[in-house]
Amino acid sequence: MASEDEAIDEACNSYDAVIIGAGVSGMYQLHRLRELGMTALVLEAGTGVGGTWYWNRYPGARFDSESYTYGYSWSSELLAEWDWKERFSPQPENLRYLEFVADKFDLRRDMRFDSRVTAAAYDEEQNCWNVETEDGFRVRATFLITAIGALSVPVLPKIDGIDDFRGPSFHTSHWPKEEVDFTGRRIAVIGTGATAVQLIPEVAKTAGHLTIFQRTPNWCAPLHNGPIERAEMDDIKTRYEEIFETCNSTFAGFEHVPDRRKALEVSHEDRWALWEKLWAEPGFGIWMANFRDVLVNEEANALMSEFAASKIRERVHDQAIAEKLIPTNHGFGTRRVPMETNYYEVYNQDNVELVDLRETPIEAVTETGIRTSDGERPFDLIIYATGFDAVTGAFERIDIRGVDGVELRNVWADGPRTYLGLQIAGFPNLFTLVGPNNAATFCNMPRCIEQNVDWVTDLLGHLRENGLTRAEPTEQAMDDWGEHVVTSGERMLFTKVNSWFTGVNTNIEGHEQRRFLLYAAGLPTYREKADEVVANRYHGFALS
Ligand code: NA7
Repeated sequence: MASEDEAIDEACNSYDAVIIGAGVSGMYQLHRLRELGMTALVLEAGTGVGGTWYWNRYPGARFDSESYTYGYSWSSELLAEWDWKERFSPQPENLRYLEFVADKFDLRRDMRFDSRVTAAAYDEEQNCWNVETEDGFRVRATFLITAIGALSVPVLPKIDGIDDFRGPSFHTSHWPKEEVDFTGRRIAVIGTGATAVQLIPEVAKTAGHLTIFQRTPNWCAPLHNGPIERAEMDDIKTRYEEIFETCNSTFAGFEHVPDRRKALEVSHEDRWALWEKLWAEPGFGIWMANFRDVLVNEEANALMSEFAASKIRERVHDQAIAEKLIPTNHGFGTRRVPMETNYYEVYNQDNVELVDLRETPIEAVTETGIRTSDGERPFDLIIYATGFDAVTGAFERIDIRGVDGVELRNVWADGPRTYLGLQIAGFPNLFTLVGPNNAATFCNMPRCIEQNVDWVTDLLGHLRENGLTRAEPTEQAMDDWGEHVVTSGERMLFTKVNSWFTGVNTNIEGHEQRRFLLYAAGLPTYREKADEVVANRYHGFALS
């Protein structure tokens, strides 16, 4: 019988790469490695593929990206076969799409589900990564690729008594697979971010009573979802090349192209005309296709915020409630803009109450409800739409050790340091798709994911062609990248505001201060920099 160590050695030889995560990035990475002729195993915590679209099953969950800009672009067959039915496709359909892709490319064959990775350690002598899952499964591979997502670690609020509640309660990202019936029930939703803003109108339809606990209002914008009819889908299929080309040319990978004018250079009438037009159009145009100074100039931003506030006042009947829903501590678009469908109208319903936690903070969750400073409210169900330990959270939950057992958690204690958001000095052969300081953190995800995966695959192909087996960036390359990340990001107003964009999470100790988690120079600049590295013979990397 083989000893445990021998078994591990055998396993080591059987995989060139281990990929953590079977979401949009892990699935594509597996496909690309197979094309290279490499062997790979995907370890996935869930019981199926889909990542974000596997976990986030709450009612109302859907793309805020135009569906046809979100799908994979790399298979013309897939593009021809799949029909998107809604402009902003809902979660069940998105999961079906990813399952369809998994079937079509036979991806599950190299996936192990129910496998939450807990540790990964680099063995210098063998040039191998030892990877371990929660259930004790161990595997070794030359390359370790994390495809663990930027928003995959749900966080519950730090509230006294949170475990005392006797009724059902859950985080939106741990929504039960069975349908949850709201009919006639007293329901609490804590949080008013992009998730809550999708969820709340759905709950409000049938809840007996819905109470929304808001700590910080956000600037929401209308989604304007609708069906994609046959003729339009057929037309989209003829234009895919052009659509993806446009997406790849814009800052965040959407088809919304910014207006070349500045808000401060045009007349009041022209400003409002563009804003009215964008407000009435589907999707992120109001955020991404706005005047080019709105997200970088405080004066321009204040005017845009005034416009958005006027829209809230028009839609909410009770003006005292409208004022509570208008953000006062940050300008339009400086936090993630939640896209809404009848969100503001919910506050006109008799069965809905808004609790402003700035006036009456939560004191505790009790056995039967929630107590704020003005009293206790009973509930049958509490829903936490309280967000995620963004970008670095999923890394911190794996014990990742590089050369000499150095812990990634310690290396990133004062904020992440990477090269291209894809590699880290001291952690050879570890590739971090959608990692911190990578364009994919602020992007129409698949557009940046495909760039990440293609780039990593090209590097692995380059190593193979040249008989090399080890890639690691230099400290200098990381320092230079860090400086580029900060200097290019500073001009953006969102870097001056607390949100998950800036790594602030009051529910997590040590995450009270802003950190540079994102890459805010945009996809085209990122792509150019990443391509330059290749053109300069992988400048900044030690390949051996
Ligand atoms: P977000 O955008 O991080 O929103 C979380 C919400 O939960 C936000 O309104 C928070 O208020 C609120 N929150 C968090 N902790 C508390 C406590 N302790 N008490 C009261 N309220 C709290 O997460 P989402 O899931 O909505 O969206 C995440 C991303 O997923 C989104 O950007 C999309 O890209 C998809 P705060 O603003 O911190 O005062």
